[in-house]
Amino acid sequence: VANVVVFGTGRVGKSALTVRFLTRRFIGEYGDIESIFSHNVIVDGRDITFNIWDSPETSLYEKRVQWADGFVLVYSICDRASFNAVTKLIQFIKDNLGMDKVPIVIVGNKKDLNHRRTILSEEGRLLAFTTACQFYEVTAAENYHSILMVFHRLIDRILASKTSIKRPAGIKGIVKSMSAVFTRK
Ligand SMILES: Nc1nc2c(ncn2[C@@H]2O[C@H](COP(=O)(O)OP(=O)(O)OP(=O)(O)O)[C@@H](O)[C@H]2O)c(=O)[nH]1
Ligand SMILES: [Mg+2]
Repeated sequence: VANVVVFGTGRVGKSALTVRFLTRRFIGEYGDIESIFSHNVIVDGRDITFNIWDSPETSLYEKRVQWADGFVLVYSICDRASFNAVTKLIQFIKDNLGMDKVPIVIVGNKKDLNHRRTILSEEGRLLAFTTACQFYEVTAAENYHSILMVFHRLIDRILASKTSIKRPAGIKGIVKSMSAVFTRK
């Protein structure tokens, strides 16, 4: 199971992206969907359940950060404020989880509106590079494949982070049981 939260400011395409991934379709208008969707996919032969929390709300940030295993942070390439918000969100998530390595994919959406672009691809790429996140530019309106890539890349990161968290715990467990052996009299 992987819990995924889709964050971003209003109207950047969070619901469009989520619905595209789940149904392969683009509807156009999504209203105020507030939902946790469940979706099964097979990745590397493993059956993974995605729980995706999509919401127009900017509240409940802490709660959703604690719930999530990974994040899709969406901005619109035509909306500077939405890009700045993603920059802040990354810091917020890392501070909240107290970790530097968090599975995060930054998504610049509405690539089809290239004539209205105000955020260069390089800016997105640089942000991802400096924060150790993944980065994609996509268009939920016109393309399914790149959105599939976003979620697959995220699941890779989530699975990798889960195994890397387990390892130190395992070592600690061994140290504990060893010291239990040596202190026994
Ligand atoms: N041109 C274009 N329009 C898009 C794209 N993705 C979403 N939209 C449009 O942008 C608007 C907002 O999309 P939503 O998916 O509702 O955005 P949201 O982030 O879920 O919005 P809230 O839930 O209100 O915060 C809708 O009119 C969509 O049709 C895209 O890739 N290209
Ligand atoms: Mg929405």
